[in-house]
Amino acid sequence: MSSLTTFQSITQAVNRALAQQPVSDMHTHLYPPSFGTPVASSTSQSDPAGLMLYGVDELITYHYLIAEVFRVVPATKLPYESFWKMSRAEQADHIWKHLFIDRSPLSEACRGVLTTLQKLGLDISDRSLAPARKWFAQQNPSQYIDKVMQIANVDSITMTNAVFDDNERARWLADPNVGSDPRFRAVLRIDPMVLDWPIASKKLTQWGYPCAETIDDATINQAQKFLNDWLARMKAIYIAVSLPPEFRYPSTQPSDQVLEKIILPVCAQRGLPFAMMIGSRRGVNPRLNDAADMGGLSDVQSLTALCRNFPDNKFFCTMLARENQHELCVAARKFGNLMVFGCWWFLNNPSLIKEITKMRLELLGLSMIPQHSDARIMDQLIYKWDHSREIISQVLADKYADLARTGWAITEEEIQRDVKLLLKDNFIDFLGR
Ligand code: FIX
Ligand code: ZN
Repeated sequence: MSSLTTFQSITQAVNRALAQQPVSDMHTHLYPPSFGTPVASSTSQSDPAGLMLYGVDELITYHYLIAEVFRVVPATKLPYESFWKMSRAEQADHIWKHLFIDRSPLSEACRGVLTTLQKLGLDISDRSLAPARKWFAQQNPSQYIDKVMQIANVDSITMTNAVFDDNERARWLADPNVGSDPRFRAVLRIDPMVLDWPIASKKLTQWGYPCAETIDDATINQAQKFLNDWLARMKAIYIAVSLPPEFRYPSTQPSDQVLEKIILPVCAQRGLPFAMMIGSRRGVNPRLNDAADMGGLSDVQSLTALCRNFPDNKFFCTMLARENQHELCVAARKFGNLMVFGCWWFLNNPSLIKEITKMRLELLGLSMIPQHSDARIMDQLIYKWDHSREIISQVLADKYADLARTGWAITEEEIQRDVKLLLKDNFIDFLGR
């Protein structure tokens, strides 16, 4: 196959490769219909606490946009309590009016709604939500997932399965097949075990795994059994936690022992990665509920201590602070058991994805996972991946053009191979390593 030499031919080949390569999305908050859909449809009844979210009202009331609307209609004008008392559709109308109609929807989260509706073929040129609402009400949730995955070109969705969430745990216990949709894979999410062992140990005890606050041998056995039982029930592909900027290892806190004696040995025995998403400071403005969190600077050396002390463990890591990204890349150069992933949450903006992806390519070559979607609402897969693909394409085209200038011959097949590593194989291979 002939090599690509001009910037234009390289750009076209990269764009084609990005568009054609299906993504295995390694971190979302999406669920199949078996976890319930809050909106009734032709095939399912309404389940108000259902976990599969989709549709225009959910898209517009994404927690990113709730935070944004309180900037332009402050709580002095519309108290938080009044907003939370509104129905989903009323909240969506409020956000639509203030963030899309009264001013141009320039923020990334606003733009995402518009990209999604456009790619679904919904015409909102008259700026009315009624036709989109009508269209979504007619969708069959399972077929709709196929449609979204096809438009977003995503071949596998990784869930976040919070075992300490009563609603979610009850669904797994009630139906052994709740997680068997082949389009989705489970992840055991266990934040309280690392963040608040006294509370977590009480919960485990209530659930039939007697654990003490002091981490003795019996407690280690029971807590490991708890993890093993849930990993098996969920067929989980990794264990995950989200941690605050203050997370330290070692720390003399119970989290040291929980990691060393409970979580990491189970991961190592089962060959599962441990995913650490570090830097989320929860509840900064608690009245914003799901939108209350922000980020902060984390400690990369705590991560390197874990990678060094546990060479038989595999670690996925993403950090929320822009200021951590360079040190995190350098840490990954030192540890083959560390896989850096994604531009998380407040970093999931074109300017920052560009900067971070470029830096990762320069420091780590192709040995990283540039992005995950973190989608909470099914439809968001469309915009999150559309916007990210565009940026990854631009960054890669520049890098291949730099290579071409050295006289290195680049073929379209090689570009396709590399893009497959970034969007799929690095994730899959790390799981199987
Ligand atoms: O902890 C997490 O997995 C975070 O991604 C979420 O909890 C957060 O609310 C979010 O949606 C970020 O994109
Ligand atoms: Zn997340």
